[in-house]
Amino acid sequence: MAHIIGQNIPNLPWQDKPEGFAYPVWRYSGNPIITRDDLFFSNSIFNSAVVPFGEGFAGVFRVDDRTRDQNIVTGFSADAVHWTLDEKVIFKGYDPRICEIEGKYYLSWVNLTPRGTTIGLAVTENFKNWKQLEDATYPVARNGVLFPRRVGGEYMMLVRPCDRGHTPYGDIFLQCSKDLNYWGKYRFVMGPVKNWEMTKVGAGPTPIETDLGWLMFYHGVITSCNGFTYSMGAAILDRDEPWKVLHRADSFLLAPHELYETVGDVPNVVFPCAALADAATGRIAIYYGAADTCVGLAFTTVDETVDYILAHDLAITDSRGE
Ligand code: BMA
Repeated sequence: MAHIIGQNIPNLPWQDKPEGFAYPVWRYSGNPIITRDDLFFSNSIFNSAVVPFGEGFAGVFRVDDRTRDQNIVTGFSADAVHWTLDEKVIFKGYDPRICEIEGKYYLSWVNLTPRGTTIGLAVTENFKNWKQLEDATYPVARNGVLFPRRVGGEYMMLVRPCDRGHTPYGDIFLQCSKDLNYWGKYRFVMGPVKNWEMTKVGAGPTPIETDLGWLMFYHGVITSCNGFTYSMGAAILDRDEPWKVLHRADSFLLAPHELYETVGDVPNVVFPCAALADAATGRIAIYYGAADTCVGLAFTTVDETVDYILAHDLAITDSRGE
């Protein structure tokens, strides 16, 4: 039995696992929860992130518009399934994550600069007024994911250095900061090991703290003659030194399978960006972009996922990509 260390979310969206379903992560039957047409002028709405906010939930959503500019907007929901998005663009860029730390909400996203993508950082208390902070990296980097609390007194961020294209540089690193302004203590976390993730890996949702360690969902990419396929994997990182991988599943937990994941602007993409975790029940709701077109919702529990990771564990030397 593993336990989530964190808040209770009694209104977490939930559906029981379908009878006879063999795997640890199952999809919401009403997927996709956000479609490409949910905003005027949107081409697609996909890799997006949500958090509990007030009595309900708030989120940051990637909206590629009909000029194919990449924008981030906010949205609100009472049940974390039905969302009302705001047309107003808060930042340009893509793949937003949102993380509550000490009562403030931090947005990290792929910020567009003339020299390539960096990790932008901004903070809000109300999802209306945002204060942009210094970028957390130099170009070129993507998939910047904050931890929800300081570890050893320092803020921590997972990040994937990359080049201006899609490959190479496919490893997850970690960086630390005392003030969210200056970053350092760069640590290698893990690189691709198995075929399903062989091209690159990148952090996904805010890591979930458990008594066994930080549960990290991430995406892994395989290249086939038809292009990239993005799937979701999971690993457990040391609670005090989260650059150390304690356990890691050798196989994906969710991969493109349904039509809305296999058909779209970029076919065969499952790209997790957020997870709501209820400490009381161990339930987890995962939000992921599907086929770079819409947003899907999937469910698991901390026990289902941890049991799967432990039953399919890679050797630690493997998981460091060495
Ligand atoms: C990645 C990012 C994601 C996207 C994925 C698949 O490099 O750009 O936004 O979902 O490619 O196209």
